[in-house]
Order: sequence, then structure tokens, then C-alpha cells
Amino acid sequence: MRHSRRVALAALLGSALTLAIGTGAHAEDKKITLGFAQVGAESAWRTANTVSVKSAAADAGINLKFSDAQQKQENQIKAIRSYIAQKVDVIAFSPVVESGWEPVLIEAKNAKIPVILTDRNIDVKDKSLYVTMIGSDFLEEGRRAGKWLEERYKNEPGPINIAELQGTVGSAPANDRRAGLLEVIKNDPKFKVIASQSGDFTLAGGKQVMEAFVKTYGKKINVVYAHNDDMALGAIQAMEEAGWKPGKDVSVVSFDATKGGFQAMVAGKINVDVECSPLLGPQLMTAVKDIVAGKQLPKRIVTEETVFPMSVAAEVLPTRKY
Ligand code: GZL
Repeated sequence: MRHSRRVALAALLGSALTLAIGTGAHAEDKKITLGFAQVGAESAWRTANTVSVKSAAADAGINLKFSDAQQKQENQIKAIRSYIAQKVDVIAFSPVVESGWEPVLIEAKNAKIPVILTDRNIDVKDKSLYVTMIGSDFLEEGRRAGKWLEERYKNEPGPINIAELQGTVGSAPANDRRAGLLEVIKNDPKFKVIASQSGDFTLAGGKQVMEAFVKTYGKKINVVYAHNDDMALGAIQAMEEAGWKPGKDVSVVSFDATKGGFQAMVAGKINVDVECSPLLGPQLMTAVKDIVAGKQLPKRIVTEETVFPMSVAAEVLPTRKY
């Protein structure tokens, strides 16, 4: 082949290669970056939620920036501000409490960075501060627990005294799981919440509060209403140390339906577990991609859940993913 033609061919190949690399680099630049501000690592539910978010981001080819706020709102706000400064494509977070988010979300809006709420909701007037909220309906979860109690005690005259282990003060799950219960039992005077205190969704917190309830109220307590499995498991430790038989002397109602909760039901120590799925990662990544693609999203994406009584625990436990 003449020299000049070889040179022309080499030039053609060179430019094709440059274009390919260029396009490749450009395509690499197109990788979506998501900034996620997690509540903390306070419970088995939260750990499973973090695993779901991280694995779903990897599966979706989304570049994930992740922070753990150790259950402190100021740390979540700091993390969101850092994502704004880094100009991420989308910000997502699980708000540790319902209030106090307007300032930082206005900063995100001004920076034209869309925000997705996952797991927990916020109490803001301006709903344009976030694109969508993906997570459970905690009010309905509380109603389901209340309806289980009504059925369990339908043939008993009462009084049925309830000791409540609340989740993190000011958080949507704590507020709504309480509100859902009260909504159901308000028309049935035999039910009475005689004690209510926050164990902050942790096992240690649940044990500490239950120790105090045992000392103060003793066997007047008929039901322990724990806002999550970790606190229920802590309360079970406290009750057993006091010589009580949780699940028998006292009904134990819990939320999350984690493997730990199922194992306690199989052991006869939790009577019913209201499911609250932490496996929100895949739905979140779909929402992120849809937002970047300019699609419209519903303001609320509710996760489907159920209620597991002790009677089905042994059969269902092997199928549980968290
Ligand atoms: C509920 C979630 C709660 C869980 C707890 O969606 O926010 O926080 O019920 C967790 O286990 O700590």
C-alpha cells in the first residue's frame, strides 16, 4: 500500500479511537452521583436499609456518596450541605426527625439538586422541597397493631394496660405508630396506655426503659408496645431478668419484622410483628434514574407490608431477607 494511503488510514483510525475514548469518557461522566445521608446504625432495620441502598446503587451503576449521621440531625444537615457543595446529581436521606429541614432543603432547591425522602417523612409546608417520599405508612402500621390488640383481647373485660416503648422522639415512625394505636383504641376504654417513654429505637434503650417500667408498674402491665424489634428484644431481656415470661404473662407487640423479631416470635416471646421493610434501595435507584431522565414521579411511593402473628413465624422465618 502506498505510503500516503497508510498515513491517511492511520490518521482515520487515530481519530476514530479518539472519538471512541472521548465518547467513552463522556459516557463515564454521565454516571449519576447520588448523595445519601443515612440516619445512623441504631437498629437491625437500619443496617438492612443501608445494605439495601449500597447494593442497589452498585447494581444500578450509580456513584453513591454515603454518610452515617449517628442519629443526629445536625450531622445529616452537614452531609446534605456537603453533597450540595459537591454538586451531586440527586440527594436522598431518611430524616431522623420530622422538623427542621426547610433551610437546608431550600439550599438544595436553589442549587437545583432534586431531593428524595426515603423511609421517614418530614413536616414541611412547601412540598416542592422534595420530589417524592419512598417508604412505609407508619400510621397504618400503628392501626394494624391496634387492630391485633382488639382481636387478641376481644373476650377480656379489661383493663388492658399498655406500656409503650417509643422510637426516636420527633421521628415520623414514633409519632405515627403511636397515633395509629391511639386512633384504634380510643373507642375501647378497656385499653389504657399507662406508660410511654422513648428507647430511641435501640436494644439498650428498650431494656433500660422496660427496667424502669417493671419497677414502677410491675404486673399491672398487660401489653408491651415496642416501636421496633430492637427495643422489644431489650424489653424482653429486662422482663426475663425480672422473672416475667414475655409473650405469655405479657403480650409483646413489635414493628419491623426483622429476623431477630421472627426468632423471638418462634421462641414465643413476641406475639405479633408489624412489617416495615428496609429494602428500599431498588425503588430509590429507580426514582433517581427517573428524576435524572426528567420523568414525573408521584409525591408518595408507599412500600407494601403485612402483619406477622407468632403462629406463622416458624414457617415464614426462612423466607425473610433482613
Ligand atoms: C422505620 C424506621 C425505623 C425502624 C427502626 O421505617 O425509620 O428506624 O422501625 C429504625 O428499627 O431504627
